[in-house]
Amino acid sequence: MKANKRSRFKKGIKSSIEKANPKINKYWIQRYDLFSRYDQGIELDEEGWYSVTPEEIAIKQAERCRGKVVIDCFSGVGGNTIQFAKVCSSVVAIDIDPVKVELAMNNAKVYGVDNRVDFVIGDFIQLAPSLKGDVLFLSPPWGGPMYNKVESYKMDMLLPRDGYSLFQIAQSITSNIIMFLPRNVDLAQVEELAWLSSPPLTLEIEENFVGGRMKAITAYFSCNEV
Ligand code: MGP
Ligand code: SAH
Repeated sequence: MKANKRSRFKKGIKSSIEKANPKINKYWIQRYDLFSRYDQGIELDEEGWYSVTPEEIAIKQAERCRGKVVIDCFSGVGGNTIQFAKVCSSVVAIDIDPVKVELAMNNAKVYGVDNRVDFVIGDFIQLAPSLKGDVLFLSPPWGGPMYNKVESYKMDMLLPRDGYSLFQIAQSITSNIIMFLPRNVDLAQVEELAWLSSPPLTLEIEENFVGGRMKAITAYFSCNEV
């Protein structure tokens, strides 16, 4: 078999496996919403499939950071990183899982932006004291796809630390913080993060829809000092 044919054959097998995996199928069906260039060599692992930010949402989030230095603290397979790389002055993408970083590098290459990102394998919490940036983007693990089985998702369910701790760590770097959160999150707790800060932060909450279905919320925190 020729190399091209072999590669198409391998892709076909990979796609059939993902389609048949009941844990992935629901996300695989939405593959072009996740990555419009899915067919050009995008690769995801199981956690990547259920965690990646749909492209349309990631584009909107990135637009808010145009021209800035952004740190994508939980970069996963690169859904956000790729869009930041297109419009930001520089992007640092951190993930604790080396496999995720490899997948993110591959996916950034598919979008032609791999050379615009500093990829780091590491623990955001440990790296925090050494990080500098204009905006911090936090899309941490929500505890798996069962996150929506509770009526009200609480900040202490976020990983690898509760939302209050993550926010505090982020604030030691900058007050411009963006958090990508479950659609069932307790909004009163999100608001608490803003007004408990000193000085209190401005907060804008955006509901994120794809194809008329609400996927998540994005909370934009910023310092309103003049
Ligand atoms: P979902 O609710 O699992 O999917 O995740 P969907 O298709 O809305 O299913 P439905 O049956 O509930 O309608 C919705 C979106 O949330 C995903 O596409 C991801 O962008 C995001 N997301 C989900 N999880 C479990 C995580 C997570 O752990 N971390 C992050 N950062 N994002 C997540
Ligand atoms: N926004 C990403 C998805 C992030 S999912 C996208 O669009 O693709 C959350 C990621 O956080 C996972 O990839 C997980 O490996 C990573 N993670 C978990 N603990 C971490 C830590 N302490 N430091 C950095 N990354 C971590």
